[in-house]
Amino acid sequence: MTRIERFGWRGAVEPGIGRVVSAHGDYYHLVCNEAEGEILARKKKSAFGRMKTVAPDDMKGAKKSELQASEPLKPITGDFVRFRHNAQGDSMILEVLPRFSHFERRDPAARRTSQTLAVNFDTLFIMMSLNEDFSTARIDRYLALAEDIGGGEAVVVLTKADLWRDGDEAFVDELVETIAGRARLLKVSSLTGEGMDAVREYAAPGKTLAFVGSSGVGKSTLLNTLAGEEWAATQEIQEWSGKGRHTTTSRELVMLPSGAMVIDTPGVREIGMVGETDQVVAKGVSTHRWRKGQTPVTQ
Ligand SMILES: Nc1nc2c(ncn2[C@@H]2O[C@H](COP(=O)(O)OP(=O)(O)O)[C@@H](O)[C@H]2O)c(=O)[nH]1
Ligand SMILES: [Mg+2]
Repeated sequence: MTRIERFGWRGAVEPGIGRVVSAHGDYYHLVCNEAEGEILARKKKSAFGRMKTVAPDDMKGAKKSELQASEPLKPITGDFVRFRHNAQGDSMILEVLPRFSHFERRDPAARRTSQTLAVNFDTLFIMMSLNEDFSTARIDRYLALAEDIGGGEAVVVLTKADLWRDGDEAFVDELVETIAGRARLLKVSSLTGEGMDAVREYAAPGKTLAFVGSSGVGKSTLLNTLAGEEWAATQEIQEWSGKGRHTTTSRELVMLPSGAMVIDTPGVREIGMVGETDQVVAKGVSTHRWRKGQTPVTQ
């Protein structure tokens, strides 16, 4: 098996196929068959710079300011791309290859755009903790957005099970009712290891897990736990004392010792839940365009 296949590529193995493991503006780190480690690549301006403005179907007669700009898909972490390798300097990303799964959220600030949070995952972990931000409405929202993910499976993951108190069962019952057979429900604790076997079932070689959920629910901690006992142990004091928080770094797609990969998305404050009555974003309206300052910040 070649390196790109170990990183989840399932198509024909050809030269110049890479997977984005982290994105930094116009620059991307890729893994590929052409080199060990990661290579730096940037996207070809002429392929991604052009934009034409179109009115989505539901916006006929819309004002110019409301029109959506369409442009070729911009690569994000998890994408497979076609690129031109340059061993001497920056390689050039030519196009984003078709995504087999994708998860998008509404942008609460800009009513009619959406943001792609994760792509090319086999399993989407929709994560929530019982103690801090429990909201069955939010899970309902995530599951509604997840109806459209393509080839992946959504799983609801209740985190920090060690912090559960008597009486929390009622919340869990409410949640089970909300999920209503739409997804599997896992209950985990990165602290005690509870539920980790069920998580590891998904972490099979070549599979990609994507973690989404509000900031602070324990996404990065679960990743650390899966990434290795040793690594997690060195972080323990800092992690559990609450003094410092491990923040999601720019390396967003991580290869686990099991051979599975995790895409740890940065903390998402909103999932388009400005009001419960918000419509789910219309299909095809997504622009993959994000105004300055709206890029989700790490944590
Ligand atoms: N008690 C407990 N705390 C946890 C657990 N998982 C994460 N935390 C804590 O929750 C906080 C946020 O975790 P983090 O992984 O950074 O959340 P993220 O923003 O979703 O990546 C940190 O202080 C963690 O130590 C858990 O299973 N049990
Ligand atoms: Mg994090």
